Amino acid sequence: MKRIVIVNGPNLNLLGKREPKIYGTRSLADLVKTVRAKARALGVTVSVFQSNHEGEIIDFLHKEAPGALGIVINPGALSHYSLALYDCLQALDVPTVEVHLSNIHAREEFRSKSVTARAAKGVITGLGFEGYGLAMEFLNKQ
Ligand code: CA2
Repeated sequence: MKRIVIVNGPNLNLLGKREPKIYGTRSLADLVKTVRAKARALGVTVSVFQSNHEGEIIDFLHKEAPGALGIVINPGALSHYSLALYDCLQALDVPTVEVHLSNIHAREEFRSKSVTARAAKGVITGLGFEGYGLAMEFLNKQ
């Protein structure tokens, strides 16, 4: 069956617990439910993962991404500096959409640069949970 890999990076486990004005009031568990509902609607399966550790995310991608339809990844702050994650996404050669809940271009200047986005087919930023669903729809059409 067609499978999409969904990864959330550091601190996204805090969703709904802190900074509701930026990230909303829904939790990571709510996000996972939304993503699973979208997967059912699209007729795909999902491998979902969150970690606060760069190496764990890279190990997960090495294991789960080969053979997948695509990757939806919100690398969190790793987006802004992780060349290791960029190298990983580039080496895997699996279509990737980078997603950010907030609009990274409307916040602090350091957030507007993403080093990992270079390895992605596209970036969805600022559309909240909806960005994940849109990314899944796009990957399902590839
Ligand atoms: O907007 C996004 O999705 C971000 O990837 C979130 C990252 C941030 O470093 C990026 O610049 C943009 C931070 C995730 C922190 O998540 C929290 C969620 C709730 C409460 C506190 C932090």
